Amino acid sequence: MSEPTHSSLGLTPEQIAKFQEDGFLVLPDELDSSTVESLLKESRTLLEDFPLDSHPLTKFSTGETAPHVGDDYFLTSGDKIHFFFEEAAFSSSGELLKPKSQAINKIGHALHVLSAPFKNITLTARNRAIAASLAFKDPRVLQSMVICKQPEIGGPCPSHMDSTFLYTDPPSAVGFWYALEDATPNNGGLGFARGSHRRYGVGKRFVRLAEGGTGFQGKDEEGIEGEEFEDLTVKKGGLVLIHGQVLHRSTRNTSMDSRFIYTFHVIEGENKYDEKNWLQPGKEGFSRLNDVA
Ligand SMILES: O=C(O)CCC(=O)C(=O)O
Repeated sequence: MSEPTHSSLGLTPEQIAKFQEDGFLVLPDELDSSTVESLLKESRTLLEDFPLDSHPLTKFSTGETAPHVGDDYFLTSGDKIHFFFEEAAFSSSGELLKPKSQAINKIGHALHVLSAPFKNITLTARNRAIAASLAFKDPRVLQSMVICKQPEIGGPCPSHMDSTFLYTDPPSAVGFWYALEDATPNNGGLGFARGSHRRYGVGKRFVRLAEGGTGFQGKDEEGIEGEEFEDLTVKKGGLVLIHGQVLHRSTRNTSMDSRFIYTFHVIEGENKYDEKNWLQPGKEGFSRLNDVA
């Protein structure tokens, strides 16, 4: 495994200022091509190897057309490697229309613990230094995933802020999002409402419901619905840092190209982690970036 091509120091003052202004920051060429290849190879192996017969066929639904995913397979995935299907991978009668390796929307949520190639690019001195640049005192990695955006059927990810899902008091989530393939407006790339983290608080929360499952509580602040998005092109190997309150989304992928990305999220360990969040720490707790040598 090669080291990231950048120095293992943190962000420059200009990069920090841009992140604070825009709510996101693109760092091209963060991973070299052999590292990207090894991560793609690991992703493909995971997709080929998971058993279909014992899988509950959980789909990753974002709550637009079906209730948000919230079954046990999802709720217990925080310390495991689980596989969530694309909604469009099934016929109306529930039959799988694609080979399983081309039918998965995302793999999550403990790749940074259980998969050596992903752990090796997550728990790094570089990422510890990036987090320190963003004023984290005790950065903890709490979830990680590969989002596949499969050709033709890759589902959209509607506009959201990550602190809705990973709430701390005060809010502190930051996403680290790595393109493993070129992510463009054509294959479901990322789009941002630039500066929106400065315009809105965390009005809506995604929580475990008392009656079981998951759901949204509260309401987005006024104006959020009318925000406009700029679509980015991020070349493979690029890293995008995402402020926990910036609105972002990705579109459906109807192209013939997949769009594999790897993302993990960090929260401030000194802030109160909310017990209503869907994702709760296992007995090991969340991974401390400060423990990285
Ligand atoms: O990559 C995507 O499609 C969306 C990722 C995202 O919104 C997130 O990780 O918060």
